[in-house]
Amino acid sequence: MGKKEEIAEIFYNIASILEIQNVQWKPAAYRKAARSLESLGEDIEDIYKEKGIKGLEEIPGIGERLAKKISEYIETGRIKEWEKLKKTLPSGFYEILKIPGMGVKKAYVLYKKLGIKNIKDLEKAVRSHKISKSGIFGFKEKTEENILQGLEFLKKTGKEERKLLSQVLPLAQQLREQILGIKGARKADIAGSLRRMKETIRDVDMLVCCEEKLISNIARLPVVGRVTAKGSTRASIVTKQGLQVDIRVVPEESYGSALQYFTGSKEHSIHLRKICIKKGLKLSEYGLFRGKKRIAGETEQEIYKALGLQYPEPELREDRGEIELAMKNKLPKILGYNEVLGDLHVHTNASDGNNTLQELAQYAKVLGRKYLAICDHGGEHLPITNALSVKELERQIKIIDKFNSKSEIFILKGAEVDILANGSLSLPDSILKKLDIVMASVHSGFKFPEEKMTFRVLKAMDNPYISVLGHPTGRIIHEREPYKINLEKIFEKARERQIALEINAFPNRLDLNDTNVKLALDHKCKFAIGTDSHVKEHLSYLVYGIAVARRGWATANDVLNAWPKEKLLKWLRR
Ligand code: DGT
Ligand code: CA
Ligand code: ZN
Repeated sequence: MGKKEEIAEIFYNIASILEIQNVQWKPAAYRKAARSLESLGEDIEDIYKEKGIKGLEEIPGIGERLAKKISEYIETGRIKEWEKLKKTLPSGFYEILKIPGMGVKKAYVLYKKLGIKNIKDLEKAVRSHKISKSGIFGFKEKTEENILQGLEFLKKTGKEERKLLSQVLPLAQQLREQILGIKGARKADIAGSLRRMKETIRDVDMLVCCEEKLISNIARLPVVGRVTAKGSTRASIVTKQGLQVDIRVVPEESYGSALQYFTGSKEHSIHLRKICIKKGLKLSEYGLFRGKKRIAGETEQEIYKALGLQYPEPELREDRGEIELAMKNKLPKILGYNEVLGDLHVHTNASDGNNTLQELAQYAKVLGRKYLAICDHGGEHLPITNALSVKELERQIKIIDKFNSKSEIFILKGAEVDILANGSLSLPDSILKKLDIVMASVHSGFKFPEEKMTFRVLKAMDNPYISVLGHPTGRIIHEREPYKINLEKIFEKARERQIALEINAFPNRLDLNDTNVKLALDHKCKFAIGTDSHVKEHLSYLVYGIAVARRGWATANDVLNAWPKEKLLKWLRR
């Protein structure tokens, strides 16, 4: 955990305590600040060193008061207010809050009424049904089941330690740049699961073409925190942020074969080896050989060519049928990273986002986006904070029309409506029909049995104004399993009703995921990539959604936001 994550965690905890104390407004402000810190691109200590408190105040959601608290933490390693507040509850209480689905109020009741002070107490209480037998209002056997599931999830993810793609990619790219900055380093490339853009990453594999002795210079780079192993051609390091990296020095003539080997996947390579055997060839990290003679090895392209295969993009190399197609020269031309023109899922501060529409539009323009769909939460009486009412949405529609009349970047008028328990929507058709794009999502009742969940979503998809089904499985990586739903039926319906499926690009959602995208493609579905931004910096998450689309074999034609604005609007307005 870096400094900004540490501070974010403290802010979340302060918010929890203040919420228990029924303090108004402040909990929301602390949470907003915490979220902003988590999505901060730069290092918080660097900001403070360069620009002082004023620099901290420039971070969205951070005012004078919170900036002072951050500087206090950087200077002294503690925040006095937190030191005082945290004593009001047992230390294990904050661990309990990490259980998925465990709210502050619930945890507090368990502590006050049943004396549950930590995770161990909680597990014991659940297993002996102490909670359901207690007679406390709202605590039933179902509650115990849910807690148990949450506990198991927490244990499992605690052990796995796979990092999110978004936590790894920027750091690995930074390391690569630093390596290339060393005099004599000719090439450096990311390999492994990171090159294949998998949703989670265990460790980074990096190849470098340089003289062997330079391995020592690499091990001394500023990002390196610890060197865990070092030989003449390889080093294992841990960066200052705790990222594991395996670095290998590889000679020019076998650079391509090493890149191919260490990119994997293992399954893809095993399948390739079978093809080699049939052709009397041998493929290894050192090259492609016929007998003792190396017939290819300098580039990946020449290796695949020598095997009679079309070149597969790294995202395709999972042995999911890509080799068979490559043999026939029939690989799909998957969506390019620079082919996506806009973002189809953005929240403003009108609902639960941090930034104004103007701030988001401006930042999107800087990132080169041509259009942007504002999809704030809409509906009355929703559990989500600040969902827009019909009136508020009408006001937003006017604001966007006015904005579009004098702006280069185009904003689509949208909303993210809730699919309620019975399959109806949280906003009436009378307002939905005034929007360019309506996304419908499930935000409650995640534990419905499959049949009920499927029925509910299918029913919602009958609404004539829905254009996108938002995060179709509801999973959150390391936090929440996908809900039970018959995706085949959903995909069928999506095609029939011409509803696009979202590829939610938020790094811990990635929903649909790669394999489900591929499945949906078999059903001839279309996709909408959206970042689900709640802070303007989130807009850059688009790349992770594109990666999922590529790993699921989608082409530009399959993805709505790879289309020019006019074509997109025409499709949406049918
Ligand atoms: P990760 O680190 O779990 O996120 O996934 P990878 O794919 O990066 O796996 P890793 O780091 O264990 O190995 C990097 C690459 O090295 C892997 O993608 C393919 C190659 N590799 C590793 N072990 C084997 C193996 O036993 N056979 C073959 N053919 N390749 C292997
Ligand atoms: Ca790896
Ligand atoms: Zn949502």
